[in-house]
Amino acid sequence: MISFRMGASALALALAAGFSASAMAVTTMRISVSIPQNSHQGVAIDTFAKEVEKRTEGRYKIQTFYSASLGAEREATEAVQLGTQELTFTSTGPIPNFVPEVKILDVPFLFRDYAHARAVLDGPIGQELLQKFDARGIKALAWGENGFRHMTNSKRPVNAPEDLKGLKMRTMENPVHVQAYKGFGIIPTPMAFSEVFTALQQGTVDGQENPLSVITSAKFDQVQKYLTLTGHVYSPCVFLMNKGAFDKLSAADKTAFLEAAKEGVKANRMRVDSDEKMAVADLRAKGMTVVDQVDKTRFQGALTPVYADFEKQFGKANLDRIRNYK
Ligand code: EAX
Repeated sequence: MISFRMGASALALALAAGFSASAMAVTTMRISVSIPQNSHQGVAIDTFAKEVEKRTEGRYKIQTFYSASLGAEREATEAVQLGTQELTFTSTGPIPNFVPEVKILDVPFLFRDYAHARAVLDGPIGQELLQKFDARGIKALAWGENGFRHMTNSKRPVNAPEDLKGLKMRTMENPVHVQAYKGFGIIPTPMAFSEVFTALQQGTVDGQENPLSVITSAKFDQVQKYLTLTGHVYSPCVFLMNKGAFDKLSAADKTAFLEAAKEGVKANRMRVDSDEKMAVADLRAKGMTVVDQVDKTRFQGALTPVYADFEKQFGKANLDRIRNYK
C-alpha cells in the first residue's frame, strides 16, 4: 500500500508507481487580515491555514498576510470578489458596499454581550446572512469576531455622550457607523484602518473606536491618551473566499475549508476572550486613562433619533428578531 502523504519519499514512490505529478500538485491560496499577526485576527487565519493543510493532506497551502500588506479591508474584499486573491478575514467595515443586507449587524447597541452576538451569528440569522454573499461572487465561510468597540481620543476623558461633541473621530467606511456616530455629535472621518495610526499620530483626527483586541494589537496607546469602555457597537469579522475558487473544490475539500474556518473562529473568539481580560490593565500600565464605569443607557439615549431612522431602514421586526434572539 502506498501512503498518500506529501513527504518527499511518498512523492518519489508515487512517481515511480506511475502517478502523474499533477495528481500530487499543491494549490497555493492567499488569505489576509488588516492588523498584525499577534492578534485575534492573526490567530484566526493562522489556525485556518493550518487546518486546511491538515484536512486536505497538504493539497492546499494557505499563505497568510498581515497588517494589510496585500491591501486594506475594502481592497482585500474586492480582490476576493474578483478572484485575484482567494481569501480574506475582514471586519464588516467595508462589507455594506458589497452585501448591503449585512449592514443590520453594525447597528449600535444591538447585541447585549458576546454570548448574544455569537449565538445570533452561529444561528439561523447569521447563516442566512452568510448566504447573501453568494450572489456577489463571494463565499462567506463563517462569522468570526472583531469585538465590542470602544472610543479612544487624545483630547479629553469621555464620561458622558456630551463629551463626544465635536471630537473628530476616524470611523470605518461603514454608512451605519457614520450615521450613528453623527448622532453622538462626533465628526466622523471614514478611512481605511491601515491609515489610522498615522492619522492619530499626526492629529488629523482626535480619536477612533475599536475593540480592545485591536486597540492593543495596533498599539494605539502610543498615540491616544483616553479610552472609554462605551461598547457602543459589536463588530463582527467574516471569512470570505472567492466563490469560483470555492465552487471548484471537491465536496470533501469544501467541507475541509468550512471546518477549517470554524476552527479559525474558535481560536479567534478564545483570543478575544483573553484580550478582554487583560487589555484594560495593560493599557493603563502603558499610560492610558481608562473610563470603565460607563452609563451605557445615556450613550444609547443619545442615539434615539438615529434609531428611529434605523427602524425605518431595517424594519423594527428585523431588529427585534436579533435583539430578542436567545
Ligand atoms: O478589522 O477598520 C477597523 O477599525 C477594524 O476594526 C480593524 O481594521 C480590524
